[in-house]
Amino acid sequence: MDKQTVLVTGATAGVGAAVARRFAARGARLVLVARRGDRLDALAAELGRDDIHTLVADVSDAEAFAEALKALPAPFDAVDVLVNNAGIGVGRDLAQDSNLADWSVMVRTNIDGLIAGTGALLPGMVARGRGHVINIGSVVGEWPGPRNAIYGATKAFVRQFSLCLRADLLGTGVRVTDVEPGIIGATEFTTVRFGGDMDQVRAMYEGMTPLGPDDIADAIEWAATRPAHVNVNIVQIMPVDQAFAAPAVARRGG
Ligand code: NDP
Ligand code: 8X3
Repeated sequence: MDKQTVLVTGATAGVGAAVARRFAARGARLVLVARRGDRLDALAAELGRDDIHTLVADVSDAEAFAEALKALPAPFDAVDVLVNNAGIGVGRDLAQDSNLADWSVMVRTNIDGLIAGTGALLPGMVARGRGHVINIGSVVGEWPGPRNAIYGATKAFVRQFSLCLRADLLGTGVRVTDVEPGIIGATEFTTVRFGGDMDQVRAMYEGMTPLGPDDIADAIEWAATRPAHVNVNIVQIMPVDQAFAAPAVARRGG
């Protein structure tokens, strides 16, 4: 097959940067997307290739992001693998103590941004008869729990959107995968989520071994490199030190 073009959102940190490194090592042409242009430039320089296009974009501005993708120059416009990785969690409060502004950032980034990227690039994939949309969900999209009402709901959206896309794309040759990580360390996600409160970040990882960003990049690369007739629907990965909790019970009175 010709050289593949892989577009990764959220390439300036964590999972996205690890995905960029893995596909660069495979010789793919890359489109790297995030808001911090200096970090994109640094990654492109590190990868040391002349077939990388960087796109400074805020995916939560869905219309502008979609327009920017439609204006990608050739040959970067013919995206074979779209990794919808950019995502954010804001706050870890109970829903009743949260605020609409934080909720809105998660919805606009994790849902609006993800569907904008997909909608912009899907028609080209269908026209070419090949392509792969890889969405990054989360275990909390399946497993409910406290302090995740909006973030978890955005990731439940990612799962159902991915599965319904598959139904629509049946017969087109275009593949869709939802990769659902559990707790990952060594990314900026938890630091962003706790507003830079490093005591809370340390408490999150204390006494357990989280996944690393490359564990998820590995799964993404694996899904993307199956034979063309194979569609990996969902990959759910947790650290060994994470599992599910039993339904909670409030015991009232004496
Ligand atoms: P990081 O915070 O390390 O990286 C997030 C990336 O997304 C950064 O490159 C950031 O770049 C980019 N980004 C955030 N908001 C926007 C935006 N509005 N527009 C463009 N780019 C944006 O997170 P992870 O690598 O840990 O997370 C990657 C994905 O994995 C996310 O979808 C997350 O929800 C999911 N996930 C993470 C888990 C974890 O424990 N870390 C667990 C399960 C799922 P920049 O700031 O330069 O724009
Ligand atoms: C994030 C998972 O457990 O940090 O997708 O909320 S968790």
